Amino acid sequence: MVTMPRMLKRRFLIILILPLVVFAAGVPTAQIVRGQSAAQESPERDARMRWFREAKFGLFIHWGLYAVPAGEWKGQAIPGIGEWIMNRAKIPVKEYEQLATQFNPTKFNADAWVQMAVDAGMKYIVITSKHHDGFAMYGSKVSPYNILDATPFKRDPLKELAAACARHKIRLGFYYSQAQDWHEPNGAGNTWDFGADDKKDFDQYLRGKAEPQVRELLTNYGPVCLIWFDTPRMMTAERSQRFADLLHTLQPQCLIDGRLGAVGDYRSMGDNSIPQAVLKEDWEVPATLNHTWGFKKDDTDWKPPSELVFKLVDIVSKGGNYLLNVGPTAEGIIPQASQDNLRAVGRWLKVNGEAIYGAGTTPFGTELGAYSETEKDKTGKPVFTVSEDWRCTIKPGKLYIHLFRWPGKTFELHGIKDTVERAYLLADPAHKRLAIMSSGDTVTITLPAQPPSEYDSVLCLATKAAVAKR
Ligand code: H79
Repeated sequence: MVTMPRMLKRRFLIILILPLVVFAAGVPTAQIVRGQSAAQESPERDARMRWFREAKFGLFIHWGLYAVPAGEWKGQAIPGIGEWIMNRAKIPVKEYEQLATQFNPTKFNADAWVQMAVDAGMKYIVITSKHHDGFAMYGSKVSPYNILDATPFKRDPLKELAAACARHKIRLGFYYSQAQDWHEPNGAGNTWDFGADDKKDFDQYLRGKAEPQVRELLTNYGPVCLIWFDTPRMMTAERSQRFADLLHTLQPQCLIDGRLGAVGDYRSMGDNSIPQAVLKEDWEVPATLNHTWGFKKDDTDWKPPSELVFKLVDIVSKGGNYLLNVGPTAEGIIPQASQDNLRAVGRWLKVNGEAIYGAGTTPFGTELGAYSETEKDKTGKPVFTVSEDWRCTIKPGKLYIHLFRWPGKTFELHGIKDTVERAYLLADPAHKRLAIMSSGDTVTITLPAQPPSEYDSVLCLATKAAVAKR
């Protein structure tokens, strides 16, 4: 007789039970971000947001002409983020354009990139279709300033990625810089060639390039999971609504990030900034593995896997998604250190993913840190000190305690209302029961001498209902 493996059975059960429990408990499953999404809070929106809420972990890819200079212009190292080199070095359009003639990423392999995202345990990919430099990384009929028409490469990497994503069953979204376009006289941002933004015919640029290019992206690449707009300079409510209308007409399931302007499906946090507390809305943190988004040959200061796992768990325990970036080279290679560190996260997720994908936020909060009673910052506000010992994520009937610092022989948890029926470590394939002692609302679990996982050992506490006192 063929039996379902235990793990699978449990997953299956959770999938079945989750929607019931969520509805039964009357938990507000969808929260309002802003603009029209507030008005559209509905079962339809819940359905549209479902994959995003389940996914938690995505791959951001910043790839464009800026990978050619890779942080250096005319022998000078240019400080700051790599994809801003045109702006930081005030490179005239006519000179920057020439980079296209040198862009020939023959080592680009869409399947290899997508396989890496899959190995890392990521559930969606967002790639730059056009960054602030204005160069389209796909075959665009709207402007000849694109990879198909202006480079010796003459391939459409977004087409190849879309096909690879479909093969590997992972979602694909596009970053599109809707406001800044340093290549266009009427786009925002290029003051060194074209003067002040407030003298420009911005709507001419929007209607003539940005809107028709977004239309192409939503028409020629199959299902697009989201469009990641950025830096909404001069984006009035009416201008952002025009993009929103395009999306709703062409791909009603496609999400809008939090940086279009007045409209969006979720909140985008600041680059690399993780909130201190749980947020009861949909949100995402875009983040780097080093200090740049676009490839820079001098930036080799990589965050170790331990930090990436901590950040992923920290974010999930507060209700957000982690969109983690790689900056491939001009040859089409994702830097080896990025690959290695992401795959290390993936190996941890293979064992502990149950506590991440589709998991809910911490019912505690005390583990996140606290405001100092004595220390004040420059503005006189108390300093928040982050604690990094443990985090908590939940599923119906389960509390997952993520232990970053092995607490020794026992782990003590306060504020537990419900009886903990079983305790075990996710990394233990036998799920051997650990001894539980309860006293009032304190539960003490006896642990083995050594942590079973690198980075984060997850202690699963099975309760009748995952309810904890706040
Ligand atoms: O796409 C990535 C960045 O290029 C983009 N958002 C992420 C996802 C981004 N656009 N603007 N910013 C981030 C913030 C810009 C900061 C700036 Fe600067 C400070 C621009 C000018 C001064 C940093 C320092 C960039 C140039 C100098």
